[in-house]
Amino acid sequence: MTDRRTILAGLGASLLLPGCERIGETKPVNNLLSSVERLTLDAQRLVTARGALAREYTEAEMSPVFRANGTRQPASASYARHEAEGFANWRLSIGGLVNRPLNLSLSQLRALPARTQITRHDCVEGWSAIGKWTGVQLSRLLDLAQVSNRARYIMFRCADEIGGVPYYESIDMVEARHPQTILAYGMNDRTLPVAHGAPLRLRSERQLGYKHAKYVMAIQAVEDFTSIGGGKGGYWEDRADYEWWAGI
Ligand SMILES: Nc1nc2c(c(=O)[nH]1)N[C@H]1C(S)=C(S)[C@@H](COP(=O)(O)O)O[C@H]1N2
Ligand SMILES: [Mo]
Repeated sequence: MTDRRTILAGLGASLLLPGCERIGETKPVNNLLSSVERLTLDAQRLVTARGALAREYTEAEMSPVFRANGTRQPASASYARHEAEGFANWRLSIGGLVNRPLNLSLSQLRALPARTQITRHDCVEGWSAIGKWTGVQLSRLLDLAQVSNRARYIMFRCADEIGGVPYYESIDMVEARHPQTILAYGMNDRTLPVAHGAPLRLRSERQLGYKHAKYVMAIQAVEDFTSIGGGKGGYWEDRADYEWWAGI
C-alpha cells in the first residue's frame, strides 16, 4: 500500500512541478490544468494496472552463484580510467526532457534514500538467479531532475559496446516510476562488481534480463526513440528482434 501511495504521490508531483506558480493565472492555463488532471488520472489507472510488485525473496533463497552475462568488462579507455579511480570522478548524467539536468556522483547517489530488494533475474537465454540489489529509485531521480510531462520513455546509455555498437535500453514512464525500478550500486551486500555493471546498473524487476542495463552512464528522458540507435529502443531490440516490451 505504501508503495502504491508513494508512486501515486510521485506521479502527481512530477506532473505538477513545472511552472506551478503560473497555474491559475489565465483561462488557457486553467484549461491546461484540467487536462493535466485528466492525464494524472489516466496515468494513475495505468499504474494501478501495472504497478504490481515483482515477488521479493528471502536471504535464504538467494542464489549461491549469480552469473554475469553479456559484457563483463567494458573495453573503453574512459571506463578503465573510471574503474582505476574507484569511480570517484564518474558522474551519472540525467538529461533530455528535464527542467533541471543533473550530473550526480556516486556519493551523491548513495546519499539519497536507498531501496534494497531480493528478486529473481530471468534471462531470455534460459537461466535465472536470485540476488539482492541496493540502489536509488529511478522515480526519485526523475523528480529531482523535474522530468517534463512530455517525456514518454527513459533511455539508458551504457559504457560498453558489443561488436562496436553501444549497449542501450529504454523503458516507459510507468516502468520508470515503478517502486522496484532502481539504479543499483550494490549487489548481495557488496559494492556492485564490474562484471555486474559497476558503478551503476538498472534493475527493472518486472522485465526480462536484457532490459536491466549495466554500466549506466547517462539517463535521457525522451518523447520518442525511433531516431536513437537502430530505432527499436534497445541494443537487443535493434540486433535480434527481442521485444521492446519484456514484461514478465
Ligand atoms: N550494458 C549492458 N547491459 C546489459 C547487458 C550487456 O551486455 N551490457 N546484458 C544484459 C543481459 S542479456 C542480461 S541477462 C543481464 C545480465 O546481468 P548480470 O551480468 O548482472 O547477470 O544484463 C543485461 N544488461
Ligand atoms: Mo539476458
